[in-house]
Amino acid sequence: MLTIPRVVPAVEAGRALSEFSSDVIVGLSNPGQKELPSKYFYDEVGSALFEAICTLPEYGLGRAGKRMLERYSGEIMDCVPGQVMIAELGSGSGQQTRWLLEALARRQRVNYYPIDISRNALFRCQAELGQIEMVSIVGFERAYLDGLQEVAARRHDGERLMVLFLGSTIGNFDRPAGEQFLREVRSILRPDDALLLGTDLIKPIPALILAYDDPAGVTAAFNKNLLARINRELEGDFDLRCFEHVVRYDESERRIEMHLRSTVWQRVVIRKAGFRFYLREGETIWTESAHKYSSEEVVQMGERAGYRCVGQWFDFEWPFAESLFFAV
Ligand code: AVI
Repeated sequence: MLTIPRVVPAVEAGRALSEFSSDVIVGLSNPGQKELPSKYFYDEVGSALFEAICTLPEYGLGRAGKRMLERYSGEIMDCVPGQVMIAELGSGSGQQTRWLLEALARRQRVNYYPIDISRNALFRCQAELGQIEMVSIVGFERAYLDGLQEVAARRHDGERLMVLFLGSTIGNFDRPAGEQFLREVRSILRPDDALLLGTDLIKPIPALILAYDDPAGVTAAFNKNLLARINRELEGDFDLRCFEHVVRYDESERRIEMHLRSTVWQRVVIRKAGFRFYLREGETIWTESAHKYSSEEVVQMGERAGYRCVGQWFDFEWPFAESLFFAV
């Protein structure tokens, strides 16, 4: 049974909307490069589009994560002995987690705690994983670190907490922020708690560009939905036909960047935010970064953040790594 302990009361929903509104104002007021935070991609429409992206032949990342956990979950869980409880940061639909839960459920009853700001994602996760025998699910509709604090407080004596951060979501942070995030996760853990971290690895640029600029236009729709969401929730008047989806690879930063480029000079009004701004023809709004790593870099980043790496597994079809760390 899925329990979502935190119902979002009206006051809190209002607070979320005003945080969205102020993040939009700050990002679009930047005198240099205009930006919007990628965490706002995932409303109901954006989450469905992301699921569709994960099935695209060009987006090898989605299939690599699933393939690896299908193949290596048994080995991974053998490296994490004792009684284990599992928390997942940004569970999404939970599809790839199934293999890990099943592997663990072969030796114990499993308490699985998905943490996601999207209530929808938690329900999809329940639909996907709710039938696995020996597994009970308690979802937390919270920001990652807040949710993890609450999960850690439910730990029983002698139980080891294993945190899953899969799908290369860490790549959506800048490198220093990603490392800092791992450090903050570490501060909630005890020594020998585990972290399984998925990271997309550096690969030829044309394959990366296609993965984020698929010919069917699904990623373009995902990107533009951010403006559509502002229109829906904040009464914006973005004309989506006046934007194009742009994908670049920055070699020095080793990251994909997604932008929305204005095809005309335009004025945009966002009524609920009490905000208006202008875009020049050709000017872009930067909506997402997806950093790519080398396997050694992932180990070093983990070590600097307070972990030791106890195993790494690779997909060679779409270079991708699952790295298992223990907190030191
Ligand atoms: C969620 N995250 C890991 C995806 C990525 O590849 O960075 C989001 C995404 N953006 C465009 N396609 C997929």
